[in-house]
Order: sequence, then C-alpha cells, then structure tokens
Amino acid sequence: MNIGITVYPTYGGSGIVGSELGSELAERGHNVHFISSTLPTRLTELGERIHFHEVEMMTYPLFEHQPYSLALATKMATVARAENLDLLHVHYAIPHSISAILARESIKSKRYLPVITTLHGTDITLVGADRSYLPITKYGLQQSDGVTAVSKFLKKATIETFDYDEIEVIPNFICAHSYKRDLDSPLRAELAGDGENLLVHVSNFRDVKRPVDCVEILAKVRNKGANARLVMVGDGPQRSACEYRAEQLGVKQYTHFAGKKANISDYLAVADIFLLPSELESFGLAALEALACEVPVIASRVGGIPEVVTDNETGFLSNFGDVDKMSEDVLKLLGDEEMRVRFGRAGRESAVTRYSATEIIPQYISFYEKVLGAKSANA
Ligand code: GMT
Repeated sequence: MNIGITVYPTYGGSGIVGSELGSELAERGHNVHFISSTLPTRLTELGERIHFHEVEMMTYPLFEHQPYSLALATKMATVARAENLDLLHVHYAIPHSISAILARESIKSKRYLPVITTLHGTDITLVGADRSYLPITKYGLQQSDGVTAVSKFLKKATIETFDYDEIEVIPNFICAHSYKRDLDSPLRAELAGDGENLLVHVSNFRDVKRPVDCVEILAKVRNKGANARLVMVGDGPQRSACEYRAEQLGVKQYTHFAGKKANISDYLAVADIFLLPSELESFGLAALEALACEVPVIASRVGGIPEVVTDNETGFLSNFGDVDKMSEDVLKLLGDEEMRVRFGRAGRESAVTRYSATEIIPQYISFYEKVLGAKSANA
C-alpha cells in the first residue's frame, strides 16, 4: 500500500506512535509518506520506502494566526495525487482529521482517498471536549472512513463525549528488540552510584503529567531512608516547578533533569522504578516502554493505565495525587529485590506478548484492508 501519515512531529506520544508505525509498515514492504511540518523526531532516517513531505506555509501580515490546517490539507491532497496514496492515516484528531477530510473532498472528482483517524488522548479528553473544538471534532470522527483509539478507556470516553462508537481499539506498541534491560550500560554508573537506586520519569512535563509528584515521592522515600536518585527525562511547562520543589524539599542534588532525549530507551534500560503519576493518561506509552525494559511502574489508576500496568503484578497503581501511597509502593519495591525482579519480568512478558509490534502492526494492516474493502464495495 501507499500510505500517507500525519503526526505532530515534535511533541507527545501520538507523534512517536505514528512515526514508529510508519517505520514498521515500511519494514513490511509498504510505502510510507509522512506529511507534517517537520521531520518527526523519532524518524531518524528516511529509507527507500519512507518519504517525508514538508508542509510549506506562506506567512502573510494579515494572518494573526497562520492557517496551518489549510496548508496541511493542501499538502495532503498534492501528495495523495502525486504519490497515488491508498489512504491517509492521521494521528491526533485536531486538526489532522479535518485537514484530511478537506483534502479528500478537494480531490474526490479525481479519486477517493480514505481517511483513517487514530485518537490518542487529549484530542478527545481535553482539547476535543472543549466547546471551541467539540462540534468540529465530532464531525471529523463521523466523516473519517475509519477511527481507531489506543485504549478501551479512550473508546469509552469518545462514546460518552461525542456519542460516536464506530471505533476499533488498536493499542500502542513497542519494538521488543529496542527496549531491553541493560544495567551494565555506562549510563547507569553516570546516573547513580553503587548502592543507589534509580527512579525515572519521562514526559513532556505538562500539568496533566504531574511531574512535581515525582519530586515529592523522591523526598518522601529519601526521608524514610532510601538511597534513591530521580532522573527526569523530557521538558515542558512544569520543569521549573519541579526544580523549585526539589530545592525546597532538599533533594536537588539527588534529582537530575536530563532534558529532552531521543534515546529514551537507554534511560529506561537502567532504571529501577518508573514513575507516572499523571492526572489523566489515555494509554501511557512511557509506562509500556518501561515495562518492556523490565522496570516496575508506579502510576496513577487513571484512564488507560490499568490496561497497561497490572496492579500488584507489574507495578502498583494509586489514586492520582496520592504521593504517600506511591512513596510506600516505591519503598516496598526498593526493599524487596525479589519482588522487583519478579514484577520486572512479568512486565516485560506482558509488554512483549500483548503490545509488541509483531502483534499490533498486523491489526493496523487488517484495519486498512477493511476500510479499503468497504470503500471499494460501496464504489
Ligand atoms: O496528551 C499528550 O500527552 C499528548 C498525547 C499525544 O497524542 O501526543 O499523548 C497521548 O497519546 C499517547 C500515545 O497514544 C498516550 O500514550 C498518552 O497516554 C496520551 N496522553 C494523555 O492521554 C494525557
């Protein structure tokens, strides 16, 4: 197939999932055309079957805000015709599904271009649910030729908010070879000394991720005698709040802010415990990546996280904001190596059997075939 993929290239889990999906499809012989404003971050190399089409935008003083959605729609239509795309698969509904529908309509006298929308999280639970975007998001769902969601939770939330239920759940995935435990890596020695434990958090430091809770947890476990350090990977609006809180709580020297990193798996591979105290998480891709590296996860019992992390088997879940319970759970794991190893192995087993690319990519391919089949039957 010739597949067009649009993602947010620089920020968030949907861009990662869309980019890795494109690479996996190319490995399976499909031609993939990324259409976005810049090269997606995880797409380090373009191959024979991976192409990139940059959305060009003319600036004009009359525009207070540049109409990116229109430039994107124009590029989608141009690429669809030039590259003979079989379908367009957009990640994150707003505004990608609307641009794709516009592109489809603009070329429909020449050919039909099916649009598949994958819902990732805040496009439904936060941004899409806001009155300023709700009606157009609902229209985008209704007009898409196929809609997928990354968790059962997100499907349910979409039905509740948009009264729209033609959604297939296709979960996020990991490449089992890229995520592996590696305690001998020099990075472990760089981040923690002998006898020290390493807590790791990875996010874009938005409020919804509650990264300050990670600092609170570190301070609480250190106060109870744990010799632990915290590594915060990523960047975003809450970073300075985290730095300030670390200073206030006297744990600044035990907290390392690594900033944005392309090699997230390297950090997860050397962690003892992964922290994800989010207020909402439709899936929790970072938690899945940690499990794949045999790292037990301490997370909030919100959204799709319980579908990914099994409480008391691959990690511990708590109400969001309950940093006391989360700290107790960290202490339990740090104080019991046998439990930590058992949880870690169970996590990897669960990640690989339920969420490896070999399981999930065929689900996307079948979904594409179903949508294309339905369209040609109706033509
Ligand atoms: O909201 C974000 O964090 C960004 C968003 C995205 O689409 O980039 O992340 C969502 O999609 C990820 C990939 O499917 C999920 O793993 C995250 O749980 C989800 N984030 C939220 O629901 C907050």
